[in-house]
Amino acid sequence: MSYLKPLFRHPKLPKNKLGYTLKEYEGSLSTLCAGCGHDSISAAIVQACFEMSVEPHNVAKISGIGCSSKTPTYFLGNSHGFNSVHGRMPSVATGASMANKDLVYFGVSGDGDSASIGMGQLVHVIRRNLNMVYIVMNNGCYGLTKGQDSATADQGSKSKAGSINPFQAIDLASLAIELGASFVAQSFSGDKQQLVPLIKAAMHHKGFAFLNVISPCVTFNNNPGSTKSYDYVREHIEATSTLDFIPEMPEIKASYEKGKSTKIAMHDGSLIQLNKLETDWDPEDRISAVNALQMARAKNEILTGLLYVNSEWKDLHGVLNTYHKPLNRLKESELCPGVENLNAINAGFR
Ligand SMILES: Cc1ncc(C[n+]2csc(CCOP(=O)(O)OP(=O)(O)O)c2C)c(N)n1
Ligand code: SF4
Ligand SMILES: [Mg+2]
Repeated sequence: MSYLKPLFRHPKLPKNKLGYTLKEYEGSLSTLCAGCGHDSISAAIVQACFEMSVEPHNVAKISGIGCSSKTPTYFLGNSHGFNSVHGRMPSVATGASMANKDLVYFGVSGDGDSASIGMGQLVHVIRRNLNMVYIVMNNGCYGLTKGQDSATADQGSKSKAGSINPFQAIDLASLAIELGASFVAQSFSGDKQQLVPLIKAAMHHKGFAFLNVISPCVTFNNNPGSTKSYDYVREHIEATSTLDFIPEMPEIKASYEKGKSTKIAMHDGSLIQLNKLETDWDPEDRISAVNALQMARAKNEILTGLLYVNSEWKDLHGVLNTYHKPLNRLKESELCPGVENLNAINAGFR
């Protein structure tokens, strides 16, 4: 059957700390259109998880509906997965995280899934600072239902059929910063060099990590006049910084020109090393990040890189002060307070 991948592995394939090859992080063969940006993002997730030596069974992938939301089938085939309902991925992820806070959560969504039907869910998962990596594979259209303009399609952008989008676009990265997302990044599916370290940093961030990734739809939105086509994005991309992710603080060998580099410590001691291209922009200052996005927009540029990060804010479990052990691992002895305590609680209600 053509959708099954051969199980053969070359004996000399590189292995990570766990002794796994890249193959252990792949999924089924993709059924997306050849050249779809979403497949490149899946490949970046596979690469990031391989390089981070993540145990696949410690990862949960949750998605909504759309071509983008199909992709969890094509990566991390040995992880937990739940393909939910259109726009409802955040509430499923919230429930799963409440039951087991020890997994790495990948939420995968599309611009239709997140910016229209799922907008209500997106804004609340941001303000709750759920500890997850939320990836929007943003192609400016509803790919799965044949390319209608989505709410992220730019005003004036031309569809394949020739119509001009009359409405303003929702800028998801600005929205996420405004609503208090504690990690906001933007990238392009065709820039694996930037995307892989961003995904790694997002996985280590304890809180809501939002990644808006421009991901051209080759079938319905790659025409001249579209602002989400490969050609347009390549011509209008502007990076804030180049980025290295350094897990658990080994010696830092790289050195950068004074005033152009920033190190950001994460809660677990990992570091993000940024080589800033924009000297007057500070990724730990929300206003500075919003200004940088607005200025890029005014110049019709797509700003990519790590835009904003705050490692101080508590994630949802921290705010709720939940028990240190995941709830799904509690035994009866830990869950049942005992007759005496129950009687005392009941007496308190009389
Ligand atoms: C409740 C509901 N409404 C509408 C649909 C039809 N539908 C399926 S996918 C989709 C849009 C997908 O667009 P997007 O999230 O941008 O994903 P893409 O296919 O572009 O990756 C729509 C409207 C649906 N499946 N369920
Ligand atoms: S229709 Fe567009 S988004 Fe869907 S798989 Fe094809 S290229 Fe990708
Ligand atoms: Mg889309």
